[in-house]
Amino acid sequence: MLKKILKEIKKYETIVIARHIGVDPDAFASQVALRDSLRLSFPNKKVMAVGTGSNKFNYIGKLDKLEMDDKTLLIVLDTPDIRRIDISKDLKEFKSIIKIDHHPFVDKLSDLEYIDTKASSTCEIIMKFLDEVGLTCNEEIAEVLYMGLIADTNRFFNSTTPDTFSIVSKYLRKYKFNMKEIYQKFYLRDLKEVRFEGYISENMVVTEDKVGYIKITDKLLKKFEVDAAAPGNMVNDFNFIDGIVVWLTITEDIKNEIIRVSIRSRGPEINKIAENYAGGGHKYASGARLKTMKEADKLITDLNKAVRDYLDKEEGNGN
Ligand SMILES: [Mn+2]
Repeated sequence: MLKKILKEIKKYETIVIARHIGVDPDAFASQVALRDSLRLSFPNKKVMAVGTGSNKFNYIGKLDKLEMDDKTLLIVLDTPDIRRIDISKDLKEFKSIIKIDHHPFVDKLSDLEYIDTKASSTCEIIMKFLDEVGLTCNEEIAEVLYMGLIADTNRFFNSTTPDTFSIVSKYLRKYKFNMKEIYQKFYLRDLKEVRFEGYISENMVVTEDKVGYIKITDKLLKKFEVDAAAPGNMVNDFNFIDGIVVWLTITEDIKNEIIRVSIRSRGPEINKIAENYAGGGHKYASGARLKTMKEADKLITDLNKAVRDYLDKEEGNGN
């Protein structure tokens, strides 16, 4: 399939690379790295990485303005569902579409879909892709891919497999990028955000069913001078808390007129529940978008039930 994908790429002079809304480092890094590799491999092609950016991830790279002609190829990365593709054009306007993803399958986009749910990240797949089909890579591209991978795996913790280490090891040997610098970019934190995280720790509500949640209003975001993406970016910092099995941040996003939700679980699978709330994602890490806080209460009720059922079953199994 990867060879087929390369063959399709070779056919087009104009290539647009997109990914999901609510940009994160894996989605962003994979599109920037693939773009830069294609530009170096095929200097005559026009290759763009598009979507809504975020200042937070400036260290990864820059996005491009979408310009297309009547023979443009679209490559969608890290996005299983059509409605979450961050693109301002109708998909029908593209001559051909390729999908590369590591999320469980949701919508069929094209006949050229490479989905590997065992891959730790889309960046890991792109590493494998460049390596296997012989596309150009260099130290900068390797560094960007590494950044996306360590972000999605939470520094080689989530979904990391022997294959992850193999490909990373190969890249490290070949491109010799500076890991220490990369980690510094990742670990350096804004004092405002640290204070805000303190607020979340102190005010998180925990239900009888071991669901931890926090509702964050626009007013509160303004008070701490953080943006609406901040709580979702912090959700992983609440892993491994005894007494909490599922946890979520519920954040008012006035600018986009939605309520953003990030959910994590170390018990029941939650992506199916998130799908009922205009969201989805991985089994244990999902997002949702709500219209009202009332909907948030319904979601919490659903998650309470999911944890209850999960723990009952565990007990039944004698675990
Ligand atoms: Mn990803």
